[in-house]
Amino acid sequence: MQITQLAPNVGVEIAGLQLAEAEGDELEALKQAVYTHGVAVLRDQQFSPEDHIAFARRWGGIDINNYFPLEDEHPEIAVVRKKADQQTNIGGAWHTDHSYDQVPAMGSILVARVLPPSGGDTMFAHMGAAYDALPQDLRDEIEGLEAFHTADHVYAPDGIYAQTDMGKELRGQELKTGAVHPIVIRHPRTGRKLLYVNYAFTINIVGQTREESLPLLQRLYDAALLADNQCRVAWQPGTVAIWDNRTTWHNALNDYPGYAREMHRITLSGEALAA
Ligand SMILES: O=C(O)CCC(=O)C(=O)O
Ligand SMILES: [Fe+2]
Repeated sequence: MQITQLAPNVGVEIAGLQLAEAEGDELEALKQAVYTHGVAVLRDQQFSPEDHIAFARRWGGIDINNYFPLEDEHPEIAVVRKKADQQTNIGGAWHTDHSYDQVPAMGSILVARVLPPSGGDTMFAHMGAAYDALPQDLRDEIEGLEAFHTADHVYAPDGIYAQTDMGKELRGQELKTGAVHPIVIRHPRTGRKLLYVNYAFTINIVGQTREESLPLLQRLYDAALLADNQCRVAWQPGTVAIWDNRTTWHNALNDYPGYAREMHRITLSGEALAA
């Protein structure tokens, strides 16, 4: 297996590996690459829904997403779909998945099933590189702070998606979520310090109101999105991407009006996070 970096601080492309057969030392090396670089892209995969599920089980546990539609015959698979006549996509703003859970998902395995003729790339940003690039005074300011995360404002009956043409596709509108995590976590496997707040799901710093929290959160978000810390994944038939939700943020670009795009996602279980 050959590993090539996609950008200086985030992302790798891995050649010479079929995920459907990956196990043992190869699977271990793949995991380390995902934990370290944040996202691994594999091309030309022969990867049926059954392969997808079996591979995710070999990796570790599967978390079922509470909101996205599930694949009819394989409820382990969430369907990330934008129909040709829809305006809104899923995940079209910088975020990390499931940070609103007390034990957030480790990451995701996303498989391209239907692609537009062009566009529909996914951006990733590395939160270890983002933390490293923070000025010292900002690092000092967030030392020891925690933040509250929820998904309720996104998925509730009067939430962000409900006001769009994606609203009817989603499940779980009645669920209530909420979790407190350190603003800076250590990656459970690599030990690297990571910035763990995000636009979509972080509401406030613990002990401060949303209004009081926003200036500092906004400074962190701006600092996190340095161009050097981002990479862009262009999908092709047979492309699979595996990302780490602790190490990265992602953003699904919505630049293919009039075309359908459909991805299959399995969410991998994570572990408790600590400073
Ligand atoms: O469709 C994509 O590229 C990613 C969508 C997303 O945010 C997700 O599947 O978590
Ligand atoms: Fe996402």
